[in-house]
This record gives sequence, C-alpha cells and structure tokens, in this order.
Amino acid sequence: MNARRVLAVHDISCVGRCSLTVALPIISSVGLECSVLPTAVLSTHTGGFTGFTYRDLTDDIVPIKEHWRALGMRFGAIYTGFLGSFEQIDLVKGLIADFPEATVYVDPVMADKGKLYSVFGPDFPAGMRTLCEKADVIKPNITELSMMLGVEYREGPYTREYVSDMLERARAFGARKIVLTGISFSQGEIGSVYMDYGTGETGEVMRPEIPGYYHGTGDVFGSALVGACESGLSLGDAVERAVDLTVGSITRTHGSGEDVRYGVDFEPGLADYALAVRSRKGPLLVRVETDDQIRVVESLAMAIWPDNFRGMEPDDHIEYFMKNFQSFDAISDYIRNKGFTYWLLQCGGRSVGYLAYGPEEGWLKLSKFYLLKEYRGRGLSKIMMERVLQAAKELGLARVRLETNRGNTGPIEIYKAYGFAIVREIDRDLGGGHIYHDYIMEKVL
Ligand code: PXL
Repeated sequence: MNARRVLAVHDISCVGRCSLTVALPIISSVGLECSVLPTAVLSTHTGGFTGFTYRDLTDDIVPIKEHWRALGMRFGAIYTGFLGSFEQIDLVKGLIADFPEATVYVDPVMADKGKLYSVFGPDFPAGMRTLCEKADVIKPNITELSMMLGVEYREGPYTREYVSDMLERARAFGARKIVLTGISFSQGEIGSVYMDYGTGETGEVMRPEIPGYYHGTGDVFGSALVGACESGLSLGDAVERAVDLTVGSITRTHGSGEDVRYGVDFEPGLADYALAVRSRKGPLLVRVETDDQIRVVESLAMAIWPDNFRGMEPDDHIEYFMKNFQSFDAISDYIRNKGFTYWLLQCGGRSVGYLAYGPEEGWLKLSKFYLLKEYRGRGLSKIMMERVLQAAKELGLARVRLETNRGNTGPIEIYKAYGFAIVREIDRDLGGGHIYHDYIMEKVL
C-alpha cells in the first residue's frame, strides 16, 4: 500500500554517497516512497574532489513542479538539502507553498566546521534562514546555525547553557522542531541535541567521537531522521535511530583504509535501521488516494461496522448501509466526486482505523470515524480528531458536525469528551425504506 510520499529536494552527486544517493535508499528502506527533485547534477560532491562537473537545474524546478500540480500530486513530506543556486531558495519556498499539506524538513546544507562550502556566496546563510522559516523541522549543524543567526562560530566542547541559548535563538525561525548536529559537551564525544518547541520535548544523543572527517554524514543522518519521523517515531526516538545509523556507518568506514571522499559505508547498516524504525512505528495518518488504499478502508469497514451496529439497527439496514456508504464504489465516489477526504490510521505499519470528512455549507461534516475494537481505549482517536479539527481550520469552517446512531453510546461519550454537544435528534431516511435514528452532534471551534 502506498504510504506517505516523501519528496527529497537535493543535488545528485553521482559519486561520493551524499544527498540523493543516500536519501533514496535510506528513506525507501523504511517502506516510504521517495520521489526526487534534483537541484543540480555533479560528477562528485564538492568536498575534497577537484574538477567536478556542475549542472545547475534551477530552470527545471518550476516546470517539474507545475507538471506535478497538473497531475494533482500530493506529498506527505518535503525534505530539502543541498540547493544548486541562491535563486533556488525562493523556488523551493514556492514549492513548499504549493504543497501545503506536506510536513517540511529543511537541512540548510551549506557549511561545516566553521566554513561555508566553496560553491556558496556570503549571502547564502541569510537566504537559507528564510527557507528554514518555512519549515516544520530544521536540521542545521552548529556551523550552519551560527551563520544563520549571524553569530560567530565556536568550536566545541560547548556548555549546555551555550547550546540551550542557540536552540532558544533558533526558535525565532518559527519551525516546530529543531535537531542540531555536531554538538559535543566534553572531549571525545559528539552527537545531536533536539527540541520540540511545541511540546517542550528536548534531549541529547551523544556517542564517542571517531577521529577524522567523513563526507555525507549530514545527509545520512538527515535522511534517517526523515525516514524515522515520517514513520511516526517521536523526535527523540528518531534522533536515536539516525545517530545509530550514522555512527555505525562512520565506524565501518574508519580504519577501513577507504578514501573518505567516497562517503561512509552506510549500506550494511540499512537493514538494522529499517528494522528498528519499523518495530517502533507509532500511529500515523495516511491520506487515502489509491484504489489499494480504498480497498483497505472497505475491509476495515467490514471488520468494524456490522460488529458495532448489530443490535442497534436491523441486519438489512446494516447490509444496505455497507453497500451504499462503505463499499469500494461508495468510498471512491465520495473521494473522487463528492469532495470527501479519507485518512487511514496506521499503527506498527498496520491499518487500524479510518476517518472521513467533507465540507458542507458553513461546517465540516465528519462522516466516518472508526477504529478496530482492539485498538480502542489507547488514545488513538486523539490524533484522528486533531486531523479533523485541523481540516476545519484549513477550510475556514468554524463548526464540525456529525451524525451518529442514538444507541451508539460509547462513541457519543467520546465525541462529548472532544467538545461535541448533541444539538438535535433526527430520523433520517437514507433510501430503500431504511430510517436511521441519529443524533446530530456539533463542535464549535
Ligand atoms: O553532503 C552535503 C553535500 C551535498 N551535496 C554536495 C556537496 C555536499 C558537501 O560537500 O558538495 C554537492
């Protein structure tokens, strides 16, 4: 089944294991589709090689994006890295604006160890900052953050106060989360610190430092972070998984005698990384778009609906309802012709529930909201309801309405707990001689 599609916006360095040649395998390894928007094509990356070719793809960005828009393409996430020109900063901001549903990860790839990469001019950090201001999650190293903040780069080890202060200053960028790499609090160790500005969740993941400089590690780390976050792991867990893959790759490379310009040996660590991510996969909402996904919704409806409503409604009502409102054809019609949006809730990689909504005049109609029995009572409905309320906000609708059977007492209590109130009783004729005895419930946002 098609999970959230990630769009990776980086260069293709044909040789040297960085940017897209690491983003693709790492993100794919956790079962996510990774689409690409190449920003430039280089024969090698720019770190340590001389004489590399450089084809700037700035002029291709808008036509590629417009083709996707014409196709009605959607992305669950956009992950940006090395950009091919200063002009691309604004073009990528335009891309982000055109795919507003995507969670945006920005790695402001431009500098390391206190130095701007040779291909970028001195105005690049200020430009990159404006891209970070469009992100949900930013992943600078300490050099990049210093440059974007306009403060002098300092070498570690750092005090915790210094790093906290840097994280606090970066709050002004407006991203929801930050992961700051290349941090050391004492000689001989290095790692990352993270902060979720919304929840206050913060932490550090430190490992013994392996001597030497290793190319492409920021991209291995960033790709692993995106793969883990997009699989539903918490920020702290995702940072741990990314650090483990990166440090394992450096460890294999260190002492192997290989030329470090060819990047780190991450491939043997991919299976363990993917296993660790998949076994921790948390609840995740996936938008229903394909026929396969609609079939999954239909099979969930079959598993949930008759069992839940038997006894509340006569059996022939249930059969009628399943055929007319919960079948593959009915769901396709709702999505493709009636403007409804469906989401699947996945847990541990399994689809365990679904929801659907559509705009009516003046309110959002919450038309489906179901979880498999064994997944109820675990707080999972919260992320489903948050999605519904978010949709109402995005559509500028101030009320959410639903109709539910008057005997459906358990869910009625849950809806009340989410702030819905019964506004009316209704006996609705759904055709075929079937009358449904419902409450209309409403939440005002
Ligand atoms: O890994 C960062 C990176 C990505 N792409 C190109 C680079 C570098 C770092 O040097 O040169 C082309």
